[in-house]
Amino acid sequence: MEPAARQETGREKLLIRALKGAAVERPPVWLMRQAGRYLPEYRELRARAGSFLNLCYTPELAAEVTLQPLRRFAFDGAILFADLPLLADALGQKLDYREGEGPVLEPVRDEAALAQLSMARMHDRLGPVYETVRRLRRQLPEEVTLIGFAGAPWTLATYMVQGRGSQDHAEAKRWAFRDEVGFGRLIHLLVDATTEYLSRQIEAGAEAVQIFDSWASAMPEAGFARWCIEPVGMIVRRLKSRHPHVPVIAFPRAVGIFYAGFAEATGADAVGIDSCMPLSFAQKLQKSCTVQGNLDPQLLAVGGEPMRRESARILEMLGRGRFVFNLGHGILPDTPPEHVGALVEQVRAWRP
Ligand code: 1CP
Repeated sequence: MEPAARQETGREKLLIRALKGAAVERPPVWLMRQAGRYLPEYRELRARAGSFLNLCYTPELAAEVTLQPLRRFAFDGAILFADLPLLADALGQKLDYREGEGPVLEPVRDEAALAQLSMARMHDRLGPVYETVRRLRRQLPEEVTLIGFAGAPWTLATYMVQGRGSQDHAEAKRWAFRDEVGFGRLIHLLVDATTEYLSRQIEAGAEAVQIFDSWASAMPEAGFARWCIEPVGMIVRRLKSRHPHVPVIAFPRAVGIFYAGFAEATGADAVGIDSCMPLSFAQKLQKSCTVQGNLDPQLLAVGGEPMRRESARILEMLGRGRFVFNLGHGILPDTPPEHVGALVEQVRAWRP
């Protein structure tokens, strides 16, 4: 059984209540990539860790990086510090990080390469990540919710097939279009592995989980149904049967009108929306799930009155429904930390 996400008062934490759709005293706030390069203390620790993988796989360091933003800002949530391609690494695909380049993997593009991947040793490799979660549950302030995460099968597959981040995800799309059965085997492996990965995070102490489908918008309608909705839905249903009280946030980024019906189809408690979604459309989504988003990260980088004005508009439009304040995508590395402080104060001071 997972430890209950309760404060000593016996009441569920604010972020958990908002994700489950309860009426709350104010909207909770956390930000994607709230740990990371915009913080000088992160850059310092990152340099000391040597490699980025060493940072992710050393529980003491990964927990410290997760906690760094919480020491500066009164976030309601803390997201586990790890990275999306770690699961591919744990399945046996060679992963490396080169300076300024992001993840680089030995591409998996056919059944022979796929046959080399296995879940047999994944939990051994990911053991340090689960240990980071356990440490965080001991170290986090009582009112802060610990969020675990994983990539969605489609988004992780784009990295595994391409071998790196790309603009068009051409190799993954072509495999999916050309050979549904073969590509389906990769996706099914990722559904199984992601379910186990998130379950272990929950058992170690994660109180909510987010599934990042950052590249969901690369797929046309039928592909979105087959490779995004279906696998994410399978993961959510399996997690719900094991951990019915743990909220699941799904973030199929920038899918526009495909957001309609997504929460019902997948069973997610909450959906993350990008900055381009009209707030009037987001209001309609709030009738069936919690909406999380969607300040443009560039506005956070700009700060001042433009940021304040747009944040106020988001709060006025969405703050009285099921809502968690966040960005539309992650914090940019050149964002001044003071802007984050000002934003968190503004959101926390607002009342429905
Ligand atoms: O040089 C460095 O220090 C590495 C930069 C970095 C960081 C800080 C990477 C490489 N990953 C991370 C941390 C990270 N990644 C977190 C930690 C917690 C937090 O949010 O505070 C999380 C949740 C992720 C998830 C992640 N990694 C996603 C999904 C979210 C998104 O941004 O869309 C994706 C797509 C990745 C891949 C990745 N890892 C790192 C980079 C630079 C990238 C993107 C590469 C690309 O553009 O394709």
